[in-house]
Amino acid sequence: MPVATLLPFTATPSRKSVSPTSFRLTEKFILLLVFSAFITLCFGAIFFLPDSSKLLSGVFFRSSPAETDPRLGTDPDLAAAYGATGKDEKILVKIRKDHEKALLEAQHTLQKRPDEIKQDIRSEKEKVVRDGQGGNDDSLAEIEFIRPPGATGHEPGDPDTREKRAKIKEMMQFAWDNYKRYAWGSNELRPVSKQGHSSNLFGSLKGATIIDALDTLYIMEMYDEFEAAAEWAEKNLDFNMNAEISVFEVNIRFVGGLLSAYYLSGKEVFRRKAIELGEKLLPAFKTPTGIPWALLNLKSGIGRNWPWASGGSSILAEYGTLHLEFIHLSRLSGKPVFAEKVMNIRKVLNRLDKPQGLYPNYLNPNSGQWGQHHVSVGGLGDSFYEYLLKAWLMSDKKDEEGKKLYYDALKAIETNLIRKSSGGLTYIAEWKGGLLEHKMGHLTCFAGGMIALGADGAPEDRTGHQMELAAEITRTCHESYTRTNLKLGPEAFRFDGGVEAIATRQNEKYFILRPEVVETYMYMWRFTHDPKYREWGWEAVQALEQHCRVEGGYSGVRDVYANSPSHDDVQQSFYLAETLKYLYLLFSDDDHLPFDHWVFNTEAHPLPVIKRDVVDHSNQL
Ligand code: DMJ
Repeated sequence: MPVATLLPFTATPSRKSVSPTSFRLTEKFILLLVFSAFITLCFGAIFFLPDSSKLLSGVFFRSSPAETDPRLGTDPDLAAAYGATGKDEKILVKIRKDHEKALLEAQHTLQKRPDEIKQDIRSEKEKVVRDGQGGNDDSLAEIEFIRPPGATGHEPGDPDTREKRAKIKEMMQFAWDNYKRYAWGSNELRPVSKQGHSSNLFGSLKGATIIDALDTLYIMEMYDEFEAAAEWAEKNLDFNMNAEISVFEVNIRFVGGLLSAYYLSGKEVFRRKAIELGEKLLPAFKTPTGIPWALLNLKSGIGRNWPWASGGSSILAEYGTLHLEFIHLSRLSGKPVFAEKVMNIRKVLNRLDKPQGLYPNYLNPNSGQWGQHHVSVGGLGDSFYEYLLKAWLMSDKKDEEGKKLYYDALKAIETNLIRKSSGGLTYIAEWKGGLLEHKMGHLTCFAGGMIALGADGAPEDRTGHQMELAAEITRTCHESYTRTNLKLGPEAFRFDGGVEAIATRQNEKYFILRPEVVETYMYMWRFTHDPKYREWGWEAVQALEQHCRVEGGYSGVRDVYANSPSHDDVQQSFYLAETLKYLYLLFSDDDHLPFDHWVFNTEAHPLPVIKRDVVDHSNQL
């Protein structure tokens, strides 16, 4: 509202003629109020304008889907502030409210003494730091860096193992060199067309391969490459952009990658960037239940869920795979807010009834109720179970709740989903509202490693049983590889219609350089030292070399049952983060990243176990 229209209602006409310097106290006060209201309006307009594109498109053009999104109704202030409804009326109400609030604040401030005002400013600053919303380096306390044991390894004594390990390092060098040559700074490499590839999982964030590969470079002692990657991160890794990203993917690859790089190298830049990015992710939790959105715009802080997810639900494997990284963010920043967010997710889940003790893949973040009753230990569910177990292990076995949740969930999985085929292959089926789909995904194959990792802490009578189960699942996954022409596993394989461990649908026959099977070999090797796991790992290396290595890097293939490979032209960032790292560790000694000191996040980024004798700032465990 212009100042002129305010004046007649606020200024009291005086009969005396007065000079501008001789106003009475009331008049001074009124003028000050008017002036402060004007300033508030100007500032309001400045902050409002950058987001006015949505308002304009709502008023002058057709509404975008975001503007008509019902989830914005959950927070009218937020919706109005971002012009997301596109309605003038709401925006005016918001401006009027802000204006009235500003007037009241101005009046209040005028009545305060200068020392009181100074104290207010100080408290506000402290609050920002406490709430973890600061996002600047000033709020980061210095911490002492202590590298956990086993960050680097040594040459294996046995020449054959040494040679194989060296070969895997050469594969990493090849993958990295090609990425550097043809796609430096892009998210991923297209190894056939020799150019950069951008996945929409990361919005316009850049350098997914660089951040995902950092720790692999470090543990393989490729220090020049590590330094180049660190320099890129320092200069170019930027989160201040108008980008809609997947909270899960950015967390496991970018936050996880940065945290590991910090814990391995001690380079402060990684701690700083991890916390900065973690803070950028916090608005995703702004839902009625605190269950985060799947997608988040880093600039506006507006979140939403995948349009395909059952009735606007969040996904179990996504909101359930933040725990490890967020606990470490609290520890490294001294800000409890990260740990609080993930502990709240547990609280919400604890309150819900679980059908047959199982966790459905879909949960509505508004109502806090399950969506469709689909259960999977593969896609949409997988790493939720992994993080329950690893939360307990990473807490140096203090997080008893995580432990109980994991073993209870595993029991329900065993009862309801694990089956044996007539040919004697144990598999983990999917559950759709009580009916079993006899299909197992490549993603599900991580479960062999997870069950082996958890076998040790299982209730007494189940330790041996769980190692056996882990071994059986590993064998099934190996079979899914050997039963193909290219000796690489399909995306999903079935146990029905007369087949076992074979993909029957064309759209399930691809292989995209995924790590889960070799990940499980690595865990099984560490726990049993049965040579077959190294043999199986070496079979995978040979198949990768023969069918996935192309002139410009490594590519996925479209059909593992074809006689010769048809390449998909993507070198996934997880190939460097996970597949090659797990293969390298499979041929390394056990004291390289030993399990009693390190826990791998779901993207294979090692995070240190928080030892009982170490003071931690997360206030949680
Ligand atoms: C990785 O990004 C992670 O392992 C995730 O948990 C599931 N899928 C991919 C690799 O297949």
